[in-house]
Amino acid sequence: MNTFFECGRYRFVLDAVDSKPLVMGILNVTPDSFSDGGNYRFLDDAISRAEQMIADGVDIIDIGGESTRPGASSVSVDEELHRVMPVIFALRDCGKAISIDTYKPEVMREAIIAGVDMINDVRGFSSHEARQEVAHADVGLCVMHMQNLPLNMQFAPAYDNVNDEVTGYFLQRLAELDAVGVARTRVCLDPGFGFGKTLEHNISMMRHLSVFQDTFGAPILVGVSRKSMIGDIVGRPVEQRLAGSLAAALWAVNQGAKLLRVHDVAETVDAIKVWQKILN
Ligand code: PT1
Repeated sequence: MNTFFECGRYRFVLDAVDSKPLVMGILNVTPDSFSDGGNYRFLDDAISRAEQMIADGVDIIDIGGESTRPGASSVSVDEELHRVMPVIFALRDCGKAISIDTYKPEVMREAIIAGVDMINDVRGFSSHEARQEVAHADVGLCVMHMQNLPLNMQFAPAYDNVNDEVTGYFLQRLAELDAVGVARTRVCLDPGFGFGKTLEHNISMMRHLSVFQDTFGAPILVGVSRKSMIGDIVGRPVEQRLAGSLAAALWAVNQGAKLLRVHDVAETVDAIKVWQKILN
């Protein structure tokens, strides 16, 4: 297990008795974002939302300018830069680690120049161009697994064995990152809940989390907040999935997951505090 997750200007301790799972707060700057209804499109709103997350105990703020929810289509490099760069500049020195949720090498480059601490790539740095952008930059990386692309990924997800396939994918990405000189301490891994997976696939990955966490020498990040896998279980629309999301989040940290990507920072931080008090 890593002792640290090296995330730009931050070095998070992961396996001390008193280390707590890290909370990554979602800051969408997309007009079509799946559950915030595009409310944070504008700079002032984005900054207010970030300030609230900081007050609520967030560790990493994940800024995203292109929705990757099922059915979402892509935006141009220019449009994505137009959405995210003002937010990155405004939050760069907010005292919390800043992550950019992008798979576009051009956006990675500008975000790194602007001083972000982490790149969260739903395509897992599978392109040579993306790896070249991050190879020698002082940023943490999130390598996520996705089958197909957001536009078509939920059409007919299929695997021989989803956990074996995700494992093979992680090993391949880690080898490629290793080959360009990325230290394992800079990387976290994300099975990609809802990204080309049926409910059954998602549940299978949930049950496999402790193995994922013990296999790669890199921390596991879990993003299930408000997703349809929660809605499928509880039968509720996206704005009523908080309790279900917290249940899944606590399962994940109890299986050893080190990072949680969430909308509801205050509630998640409270849930972790209670879980940790009982644990220790
Ligand atoms: C995630 C994630 C992400 N999720 C990482 N980045 C989204 N590292 C964006 C649904 O089923 O889990 N990990 N960036 C949002 N994507 C989705 C996918 C949103 C599925 C909703 C669903 O409802």
